[in-house]
Amino acid sequence: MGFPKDFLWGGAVAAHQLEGAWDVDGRGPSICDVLTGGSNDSPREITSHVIEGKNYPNHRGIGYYHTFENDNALFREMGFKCFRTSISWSRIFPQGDELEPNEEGLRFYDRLFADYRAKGMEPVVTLSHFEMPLHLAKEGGFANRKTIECFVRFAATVMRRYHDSVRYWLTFNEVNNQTNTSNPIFAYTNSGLIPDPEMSEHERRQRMWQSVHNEFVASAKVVELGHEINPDFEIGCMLAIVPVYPASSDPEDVMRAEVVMRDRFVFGDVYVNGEYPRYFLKMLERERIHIEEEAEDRAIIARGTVDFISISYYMSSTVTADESKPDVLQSGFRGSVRNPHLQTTSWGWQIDPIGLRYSLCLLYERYRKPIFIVENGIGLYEKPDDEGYIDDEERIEYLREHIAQVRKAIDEDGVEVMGYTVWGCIDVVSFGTGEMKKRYGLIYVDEDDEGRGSHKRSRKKSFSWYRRVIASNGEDL
Ligand code: BGP
Repeated sequence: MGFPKDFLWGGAVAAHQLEGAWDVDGRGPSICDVLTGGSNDSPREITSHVIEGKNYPNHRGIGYYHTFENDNALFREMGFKCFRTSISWSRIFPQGDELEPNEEGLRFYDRLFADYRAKGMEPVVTLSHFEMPLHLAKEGGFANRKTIECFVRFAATVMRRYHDSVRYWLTFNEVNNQTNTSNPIFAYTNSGLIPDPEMSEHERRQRMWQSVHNEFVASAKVVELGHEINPDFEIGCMLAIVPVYPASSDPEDVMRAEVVMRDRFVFGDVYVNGEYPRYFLKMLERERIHIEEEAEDRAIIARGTVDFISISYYMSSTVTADESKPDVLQSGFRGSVRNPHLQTTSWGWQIDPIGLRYSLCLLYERYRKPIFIVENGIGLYEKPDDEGYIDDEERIEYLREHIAQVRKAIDEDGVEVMGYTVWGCIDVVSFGTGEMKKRYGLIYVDEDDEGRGSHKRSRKKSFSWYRRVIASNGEDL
């Protein structure tokens, strides 16, 4: 009973939120270098940032590019069994469409992955965590079929190079977030689609689903190729899981929740089953969305199915079919309303540990594949006390309750869970807000939104708590 012996405890980050060194050693600009820092910005605002190339705070991240050895020593001190990060695509292919990689970029990850190994941490690597080279986005992102080839070349290059140092690979981070209609930022970060304020809703959805198809093909090609490069590779998809509850027992609400969930599930359905589900084909037909495909595409998708599913989990959402009521929270699905049973974080994210167990059950019953929780955590405003210490009991509480639910899913529901990595185990630049003040870390980084500070790292209260959790394999929560 309890967590399996080889359970992968650890932490997770993404290259663009912590590495900094955005223009060092031949790296090219990537889509996240020109984010707006306001996840609710309008398409027009996003577009002008992209076109003008405005800077975003992740240009400096937390300087991990130069400090990783010391930072990794802190992760080892917590007893991490694994560490999830991503490869910055534009370090390897600065423009994205070159034929030859940038050797200096590859050398950085040689050193980084060797350091994880030396410190006893299994690297878990996301190939694309909102990091497409900006040049490719300007050429249409994944709506342009050429991007498939560029992504596959990038993936093949790094999978060959690190074939004996990395075993766990994830294709696209939170690939299903782009269906979130209220927020254009995800179509940009997931697929490199620069918002076009003149586009009609139909054109927007047409372009998004075309890109999604191209990403399915790209991902399947990478899974197949990865297994040829090293049959021991474990290659997974990465889905943002936000379970959607009906606001009441009114069957209209129940059906609305089911329909909203489909937009999220279609990704898992294709990655795992290797085919388009019938409800998806019906939706395309109904909305007159036409996907350009090549003859081989469906066969490629059928062959390149994933070995496991990885997920991020932060919150649940609740929807009503009564369109006069919606009160949209950050999760922003059509018809979202507040759930009166749940508290929210300062950023309006509904805290729901049982929702994690519920999601694990749902996913496992649907897919029968092992699940890796590669993101879970809470963003908080934090300030050290006079001794420079951070008592983050609130974070401990959040993590404790979520991990307890994971344990129940394993013990009582029989779900196969491979591992758990706390999101932003060291404070990093927030993806959604571009700020340092939305902190997730178990390690504090003395840096403000403008990058000022000593950059010193210090252990928060949650640091020693998580060390105990890992040392006891989840018994001592
Ligand atoms: C996920 C992303 C991460 C991360 C996290 C927290 O969507 O995969 O990159 O940042 O959410 O989000 P935020 O930083 O906006 O609070």
